[in-house]
Amino acid sequence: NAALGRDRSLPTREGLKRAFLDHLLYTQNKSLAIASRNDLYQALAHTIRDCMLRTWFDTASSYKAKHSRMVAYLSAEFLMGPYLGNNVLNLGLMDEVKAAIAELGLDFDDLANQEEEPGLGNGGLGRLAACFIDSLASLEIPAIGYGIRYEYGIFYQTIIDGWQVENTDKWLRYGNPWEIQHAEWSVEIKLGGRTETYTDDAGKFRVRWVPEKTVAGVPFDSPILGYRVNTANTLRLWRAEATEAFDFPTFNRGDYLGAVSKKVTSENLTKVLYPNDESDQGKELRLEQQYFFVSCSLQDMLRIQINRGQPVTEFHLAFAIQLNDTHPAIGVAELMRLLVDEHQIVWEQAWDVTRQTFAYTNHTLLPEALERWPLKLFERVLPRHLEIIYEINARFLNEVRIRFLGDESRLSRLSLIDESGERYVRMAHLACVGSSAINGVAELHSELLKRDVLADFYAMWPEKFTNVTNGVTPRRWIALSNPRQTSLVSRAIGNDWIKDFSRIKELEPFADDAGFAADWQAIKRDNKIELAGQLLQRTGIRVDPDSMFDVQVKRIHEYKRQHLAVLHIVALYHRLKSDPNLDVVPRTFIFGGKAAPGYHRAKLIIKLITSVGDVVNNDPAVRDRLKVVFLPNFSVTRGQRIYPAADLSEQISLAGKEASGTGNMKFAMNGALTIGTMDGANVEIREEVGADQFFLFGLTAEEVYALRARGYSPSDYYRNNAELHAVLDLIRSGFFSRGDANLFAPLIDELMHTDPYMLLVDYQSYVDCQGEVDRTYRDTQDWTRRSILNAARSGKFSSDRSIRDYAERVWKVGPAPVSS
Ligand code: 26V
Repeated sequence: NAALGRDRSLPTREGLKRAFLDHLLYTQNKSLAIASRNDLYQALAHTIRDCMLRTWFDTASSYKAKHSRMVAYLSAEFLMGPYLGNNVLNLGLMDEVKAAIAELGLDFDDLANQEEEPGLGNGGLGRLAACFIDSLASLEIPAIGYGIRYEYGIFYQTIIDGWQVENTDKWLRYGNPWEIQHAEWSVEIKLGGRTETYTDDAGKFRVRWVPEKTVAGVPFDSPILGYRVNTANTLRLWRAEATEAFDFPTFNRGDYLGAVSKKVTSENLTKVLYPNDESDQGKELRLEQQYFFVSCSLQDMLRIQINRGQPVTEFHLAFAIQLNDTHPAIGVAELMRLLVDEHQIVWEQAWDVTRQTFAYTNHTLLPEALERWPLKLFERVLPRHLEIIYEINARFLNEVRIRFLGDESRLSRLSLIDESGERYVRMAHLACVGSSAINGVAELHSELLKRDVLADFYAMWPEKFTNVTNGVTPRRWIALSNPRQTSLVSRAIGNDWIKDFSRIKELEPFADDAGFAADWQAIKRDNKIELAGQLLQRTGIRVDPDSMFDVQVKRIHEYKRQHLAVLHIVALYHRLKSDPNLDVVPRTFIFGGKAAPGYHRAKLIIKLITSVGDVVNNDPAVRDRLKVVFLPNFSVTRGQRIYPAADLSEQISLAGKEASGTGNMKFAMNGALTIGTMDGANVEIREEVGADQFFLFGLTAEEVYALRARGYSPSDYYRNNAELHAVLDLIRSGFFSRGDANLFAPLIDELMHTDPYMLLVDYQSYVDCQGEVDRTYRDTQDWTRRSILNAARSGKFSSDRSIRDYAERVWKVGPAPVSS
């Protein structure tokens, strides 16, 4: 033990080396001489995990002893990114660990790159959950993240012949050193079947659920260590397994194999993450996944409450549950079922407890993304919950009747059941009725929710509504991913900004410091050189680190308008072809992002990007002044390389469509200037960093509504704008598709006939604005100054600020530091 330092929790450099070699032998059973890179990674991961276990254990004990009110963050997705680097950073051991590994003749980054990231999320919503869980721990707020341990996360994307091809994500292939399975806290989950009434011992009339099948939920825990604090919260992800008596009737008939095959079916529940980030209506397995993890989590919380010797009627004092979108909204009905059916609490009291427990965050304004379940399907999977929802609805609609007497249309608009055609259960309505707080994720988004999507609920309960603007963790998104900028900033203003990101504003005076600016610029260049290496390795395309890196990385979706950026590229190309000596700033356009596998239009946008790239990148007339690169498999890991290397951040969604965006914040913190619309959090970014640091274009949300109301005719724009006309014709002609005039026809025809995301309206404004970007970039010193100011004014966009907002306004919880 002496060799390990005080113990494995606080190792010295020698202790780290010793623990590493021990794990190599005792965990991987290898020697340095024969170990694979994966063996070395596993040994290092176990060494670092050991450093966290004491804190993790102490945190749990402290919460238990103090009966701290806990935040339970319920999310179907946690897009955590690789753990190793982040854990070393938060332990404050980066320099020591790097040195220890180097003394063994190994390279830390090389080993860290072996980690397969747990891609248990689609995009913004899942990554937000991961940033929030980091901030909760760093702010020492008692919290637990509950979700699903998908065996296959978001698919692995490759590009073949310019098209997206999906491959399975076998992230658990080599085991996961960051989790501990707790079979002893397994719970049982019912599904399907019917309900029946009975009279209990006290002669009371009750309902019970007779399920068709049951599955077991087994928790897998990972420690979530705060940055440089003695708090390690828990991320608890549930895996579905067959119950002990998996299928007795079949088994007893002697059909052992038949019974075991049923076991396989139960385990399908948590097999795969649904890869659609906006809508996936009516998939039975998806509803089962949602119910499964929510019921597991609520039963777990009730177990903890009872274990602490506290009454279930005080559940809301012990837990504040945040619903990350409507995916866990079934929790409202499930908590009612648990309290009323299983703990025999009277309805009115159970309802008070439930409403005081839940709060709901909405993440989208797109109508197609609002979850609703066909009533028939819902009844088949959750018969008891449907009865409970009817009861909640009946009581709620009575409340509406008293408030708005005679207003029949309001009743049908507010009802938890959509009865306008085929009947549906409306999950957002269940979430609103069952919650004490409702929030959007950026100022504009929260305003539009009140005015539009949730207007009737706002009329009922204005006091429930609030805004909490999203944020991202400066630990992963600066300190870990951009070490060069991190040390430069810390040399200038000390390192408190990593904990208290509002202090990044102390950087502002350095915008006019020539020496600092030169260093800032050199760092950006080094980051670009590194990314250029990755781009070459992964795509074979060579790019110039001295060109402007113009980046758009996010899920591919029509509303995000990646194809608007393509129209601009084609316009530039067209200009260069007509005037080969035209003076343009050399630019590298970098795209990355996944398309939902069934979203053909999005997949065609990827094909368009790669096709335009093939032509532009290889046309000698362009003389390398334009390059277009599609980096495959955009992920947290890839993002960590990309944001630090960007000069320009593309945030060009149609105003009123992007709820917030969080990539926009990561770019800004890393010094990229934004070109964007007045959408989502862009509005607040522009307000904070100043109009000089934000290239604004396009309609406002108001203007979008007004134009739509007037009647929008895209063909007018096509006819009246010669360059736009030429650009669309060129793509439509087959010029970028080896003469195949059919390939991009669906995309171009849509733009010319309906253009639901108004690309043609915003086209000229966007291209003009890009001209302004071009002119600004020519003055390197001025650009660098703006880049520094931009980063210095991004303090609002730390997820620590978001979490403080939730803690004060929604959860009413404070820090509960764990003594060491
Ligand atoms: C919907 C569905 C439908 C079924 C299949 C799986 C699935 C997964 C996610 C979603 C909801 C998508 C909503 C979403 O991701 N919203 C994004 O949330 C970010 C964090 O608040 C925000 O920054 C983005 O603007 C918003 O699009």
